[in-house]
Amino acid sequence: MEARKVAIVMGSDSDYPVVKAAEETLRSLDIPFFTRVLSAHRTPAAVAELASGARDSGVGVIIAAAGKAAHLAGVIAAHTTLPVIGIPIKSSTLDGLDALLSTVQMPKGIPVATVAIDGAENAALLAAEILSLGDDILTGKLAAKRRQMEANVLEKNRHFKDEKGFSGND
Ligand code: RP5
Repeated sequence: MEARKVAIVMGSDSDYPVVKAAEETLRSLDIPFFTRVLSAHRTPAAVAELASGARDSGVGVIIAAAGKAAHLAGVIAAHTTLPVIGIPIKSSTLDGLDALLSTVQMPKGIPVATVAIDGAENAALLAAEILSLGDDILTGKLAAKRRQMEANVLEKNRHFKDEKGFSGND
């Protein structure tokens, strides 16, 4: 069976500077994806069509990014039983708190897994972790990414010690 892909939906093309980090992360893991600009309030019929047909078109996880009164992820989740990950986008007002609360505070029955404000990379990693169930190759790639991250931090720790000596007073 062909690998399941990730559908990324953003409420506006103005969300793309944040959302592209999700694309980069999926690309780095060789996960197939497509990205669409569709709005829950400006194009409600198109959002419903995409979400309700997603499972049959080979999608495994949907990432939905939106700002302000961010109901996109919740509306998508209403039309599918696929896992939906919401990215609250920081906009010019309220620093993204509006989008965070709109995305995370889903009433019971229709879940949305919400990442941090502008947390596009984590949205992609979470999607990858979901898709890695039953996929040993992807599981291995995720484990390698963790090891790389660990090595990077330990390297920074070594530099910090070499260049500055450890901070502290003992
Ligand atoms: C939301 O409103 C979008 O997701 C975007 O974050 C915000 C502003 O959209 P534009 O006015 O830039 O199209 O629907």
